[in-house]
Amino acid sequence: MASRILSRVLTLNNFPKQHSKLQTFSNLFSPGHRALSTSTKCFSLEQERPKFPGSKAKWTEKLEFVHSDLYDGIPVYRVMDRSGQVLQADQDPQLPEEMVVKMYKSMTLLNTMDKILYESQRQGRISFYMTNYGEEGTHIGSAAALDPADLVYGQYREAGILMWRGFPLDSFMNQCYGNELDLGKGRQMPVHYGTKELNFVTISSPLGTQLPQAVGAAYAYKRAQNGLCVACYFGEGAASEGDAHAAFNFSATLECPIIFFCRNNGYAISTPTNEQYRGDGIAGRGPAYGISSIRVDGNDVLAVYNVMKAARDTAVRENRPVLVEAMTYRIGHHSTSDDSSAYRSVDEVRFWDSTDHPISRLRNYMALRGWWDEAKEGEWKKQSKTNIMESFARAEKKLKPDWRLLFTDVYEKMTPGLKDQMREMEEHVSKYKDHYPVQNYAKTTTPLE
Ligand SMILES: Cc1ncc(C[n+]2csc(CCOP(=O)(O)OP(=O)(O)O)c2C)c(N)n1
Ligand SMILES: [Mg+2]
Repeated sequence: MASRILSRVLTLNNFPKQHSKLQTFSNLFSPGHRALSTSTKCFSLEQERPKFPGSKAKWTEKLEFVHSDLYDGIPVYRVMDRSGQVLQADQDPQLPEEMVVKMYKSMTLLNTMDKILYESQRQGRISFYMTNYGEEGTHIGSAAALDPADLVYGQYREAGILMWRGFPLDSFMNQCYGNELDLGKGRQMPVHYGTKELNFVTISSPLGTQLPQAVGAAYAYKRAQNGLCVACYFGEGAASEGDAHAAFNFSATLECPIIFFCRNNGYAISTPTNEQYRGDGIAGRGPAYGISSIRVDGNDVLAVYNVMKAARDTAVRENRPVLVEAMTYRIGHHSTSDDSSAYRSVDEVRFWDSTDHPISRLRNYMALRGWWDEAKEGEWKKQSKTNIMESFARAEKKLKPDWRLLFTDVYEKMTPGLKDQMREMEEHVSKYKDHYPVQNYAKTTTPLE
């Protein structure tokens, strides 16, 4: 009894207090030698762990630095090999045929849309584009494991998530054309999609801004107890921003239901990963923040699915952040403003395109089960290309949004200053209308406020 009380006191109080309490309790309860020796034992055990409030560590008398090459690195989880064979049967998520075919169709539709929009930029029909080549597995595997109501914050190379959630081809095209049907009213550069209906927050160009914002949203979800989580996507390059640190630390300390999904595609524009960091990638940082972390083969869509499913479970059930680092490769140029042949070899790109592509791996998996063949492939290719070309033509024909919409939505109601600016611009445009292609712009009939 006395020793039980003693050890409780020892765990509840800090050292100097324990010391004095120890003596008091031994005087009160000690039946002699036995009690005293137990209390002495507790006392020395307690001495073994430091009491600093900032760590959970033990004492050591060995002068030793912790080196970054202490271990081999976090392993890369996979389900399939390159030929689509499942390596360990119990890791196959056994998704129904219909779902796997939908995954494949989303990945290939994205790939075909990328080809057409990339070419259209080259022809001067849209101003800018970013392809998703080689990263389709990270998008579709992760999106398929989320609840459609989970909130997604993207960086800019995650169009596949929208594809999976059913964002219509027309909406992609309208955004890239910045026409009058664009949900963003033509205010953003191409690929800066956003849709409230599909719970996808509008992309913003400055790197890393989405990370702390996503944590804030996850904290709000926790308070609302809505059983949902937030998925925040970013590139390994963006993880070098200070915002990433702030986000990781806030999410861990505030215990938020968020999945940080890093696409490690080997480059931040022209900077390869070996110049970006010295540690074990991005997943290696997680444990230091107190975040459960995992690394996955991003070109294995089933592995990404399994990891995201498990991450979502942890985030939602335990209100905890999870960090997923999906290893993949950016096969395309960074954007239409980049020529990657200036900083990487054609052979390197060819390897990923021909040997380790997420689309061919999933096709092999489906073919092994008799779910896909050449005839189906040919038919789907033709049909998807036609759908994209038709949608593309529709978007191109549309007018640009009313230019006066530049002034709206900055504030809930237009300020007097903004109203003045809009009026001045109206006067200017009407005075010099011969110099502006005003006929290409829609005219809003509803009053602007
Ligand atoms: C704050 C900020 N700094 C720099 C840039 C310019 N920039 C745009 S994309 C990019 C590289 C990002 O690389 P990564 O996060 O790995 O994404 P990836 O393009 O590889 O998908 C840079 C430096 C920016 N948009 N914002
Ligand atoms: Mg990158």
